[in-house]
Amino acid sequence: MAKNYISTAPKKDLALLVGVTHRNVSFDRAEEFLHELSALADTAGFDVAEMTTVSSDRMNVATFVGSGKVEEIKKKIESKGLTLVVFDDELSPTQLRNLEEALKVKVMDRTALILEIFSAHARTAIAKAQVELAQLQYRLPRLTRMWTHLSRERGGIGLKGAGEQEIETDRRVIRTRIAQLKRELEEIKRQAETRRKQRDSIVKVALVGYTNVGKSTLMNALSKAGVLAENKLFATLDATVRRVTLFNVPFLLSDTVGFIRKLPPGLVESFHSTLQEVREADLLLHVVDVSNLQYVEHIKTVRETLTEIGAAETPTVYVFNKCDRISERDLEDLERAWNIRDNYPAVFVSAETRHNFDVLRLTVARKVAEIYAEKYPEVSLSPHFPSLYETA
Ligand SMILES: Nc1nc2c(ncn2[C@@H]2O[C@H](COP(=O)(O)OP(=O)(O)OP(=O)(O)O)[C@@H](O)[C@H]2O)c(=O)[nH]1
Ligand SMILES: [Mg+2]
Repeated sequence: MAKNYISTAPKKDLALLVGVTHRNVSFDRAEEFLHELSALADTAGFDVAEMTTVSSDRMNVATFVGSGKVEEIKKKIESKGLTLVVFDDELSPTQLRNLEEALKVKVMDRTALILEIFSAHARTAIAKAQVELAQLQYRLPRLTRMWTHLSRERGGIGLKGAGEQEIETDRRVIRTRIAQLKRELEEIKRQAETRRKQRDSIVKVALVGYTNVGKSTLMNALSKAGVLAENKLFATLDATVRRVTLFNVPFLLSDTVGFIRKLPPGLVESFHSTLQEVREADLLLHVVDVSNLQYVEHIKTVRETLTEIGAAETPTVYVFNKCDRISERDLEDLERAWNIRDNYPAVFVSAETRHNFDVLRLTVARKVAEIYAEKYPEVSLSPHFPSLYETA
């Protein structure tokens, strides 16, 4: 008898990505933005079938993109059997609803996509609570649409566009849950603060940087912590803290959630507890992926986010990572350019090949020893810096 080969695995959504070009965004940059959106969509588990851009000059308040573009997208959906459209910008609740009505498929914006990834990657109770809070805050003003979906799923076609009363009930349930989550997170924050106070006179170092630059890989390499490192955006959502000793200099090293361009504002707020590690750090290791063409842009985004959370003044060491992925010539140019341009120390490494790891270890240990001398003069250190680098 012939076997039945029909797959029972859930089908992946086939997505069309829509980027937005502004008058002052070059074609190359727009391409890079789409590339990043595609990495996000991939991480969220969608199949990217096609990408397109629209110019911000042709915007429409009701549907975000102009009516010509809506028609074009509709044709693509029909001819390729697409099931999802993802926009790189945030859509208003009305735009989202109008687009779904016009296109007859699921529509998502960048914020929803990032929230989806965060939700899938949240592992601990605190990360789960933080993501749920951000998701509910995102959903609250979009409830009409949600409810319509819910009632359709329940099979009652007549229920489409549920009554104000039912929506109001849903709103109340969500608001109550938001208040409860906020209380839970406050409590967690209080406990974490008590723990932090107990580990006072030890220097705290935090790895920060754009998502997927290699923070967790460096954490593992420096501390043998066994932290999840993956070629996925936002693999890490929780701050992991490890005690590390380099050249007899002890400190706490934390690995934190990655930053990204246009990080949903609600997320930064709900990740307060996780970002507290960054805020309280005495030294930041700002990790940069030099193999990414957008790395200068990424540095800017990270600096802006640091300013937003009040950590802009913290002493910083730039760790230019993934140097194995660029040519020696580019590396030399980069080293030269960076050393002229910035006051912060910079180290050029590869977490993969361990290129320049001795220099990284020594730079960090020396910096940490300096901070001890300033901040905790009562702690007596006996560092063993190798004489080879004494003049470095
Ligand atoms: N070629 C190369 N790949 C690297 C290097 N460092 C890290 N990677 C790879 O880059 C990917 C991302 O690394 P992670 O350590 O997870 O990055 P992260 O910054 O912690 O990312 P998120 O937690 O997702 O924000 C992984 O596939 C690593 O193996 C490096 O120096 N060279
Ligand atoms: Mg990570």
